Amino acid sequence: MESSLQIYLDGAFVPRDEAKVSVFDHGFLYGDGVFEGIRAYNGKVFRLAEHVDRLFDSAKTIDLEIPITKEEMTKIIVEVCKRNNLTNCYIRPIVSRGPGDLGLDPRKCPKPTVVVIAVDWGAMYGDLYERGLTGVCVSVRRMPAEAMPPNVKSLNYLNNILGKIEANYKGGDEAIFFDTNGYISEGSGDNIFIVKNGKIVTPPTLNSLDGITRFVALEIATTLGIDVTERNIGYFDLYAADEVFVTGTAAEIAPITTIDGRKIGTGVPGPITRQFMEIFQTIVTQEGTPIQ
Ligand code: PXG
Repeated sequence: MESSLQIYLDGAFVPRDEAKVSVFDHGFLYGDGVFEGIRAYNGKVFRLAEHVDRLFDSAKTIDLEIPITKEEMTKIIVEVCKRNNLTNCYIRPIVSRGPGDLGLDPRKCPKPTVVVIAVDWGAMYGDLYERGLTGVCVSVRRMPAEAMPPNVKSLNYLNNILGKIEANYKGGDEAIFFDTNGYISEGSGDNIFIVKNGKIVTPPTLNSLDGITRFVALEIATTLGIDVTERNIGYFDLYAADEVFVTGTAAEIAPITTIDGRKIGTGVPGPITRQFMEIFQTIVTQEGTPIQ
């Protein structure tokens, strides 16, 4: 990574080596904060307004007042890309509770920390988009909404990371989480879709993140006239699916061709998944908020 990379930190643009936050920051001490993961393609930031809205909604839910407006945040995100001459990149706005004392009471943190990082980034899974990912159903459950709503993109990703660790040990590319009711929830950093007999089924988003890429996939389905049902799904739907794919800003749209050792469909990326991947690439390179 370039040492000249400029990071936005609390009102200033600083070189990466100077972009440091306090060890008393509650983002570090308790995972108390929120973030977003955004991509820019072809010099345009994809679905920027949606990501900024979600960042502010996440913050509102944890009673964290972001010290800048949505308009300012939007401008900063674009500016970080611009200053670093980025055209295809991954952008990470982070707002933490800020420095306090060693107690967890957020009232001790008067000033939230605001950071925006952007780095050059291409496809996350390399040649796996052609071959398909190996999925593993993990034993760790997705955090229930009653405990911590998965819709909040919080700085505490340990639940997701525990699933990822399990998938890593079991030789998988991505973890598939069930919720505490026994229904399929999502991946560690992506939403999940199944295709059966030309129709699409995806879980509702009470116990998973309401993904922005998921929404794009739903738009693609509408454009293609493909029937989509949002309903609870279990092992049966997954193993008996013709195709399975995941959606996320980092993962984009990626086929899952093996789950727990079983082939999904014929074991290669299916026609509907391929069509969605292709249309997605067209959409992301065409629309977006211009950086320059
Ligand atoms: N579910 C979860 C739990 C996520 O964290 C998504 C779904 C997809 O949402 P979007 O809006 O991006 O379509 C996410 C977001 C990574 C990584 O490195 C991924 C996310 C966040 C942080 C890191 O894979 N994904």
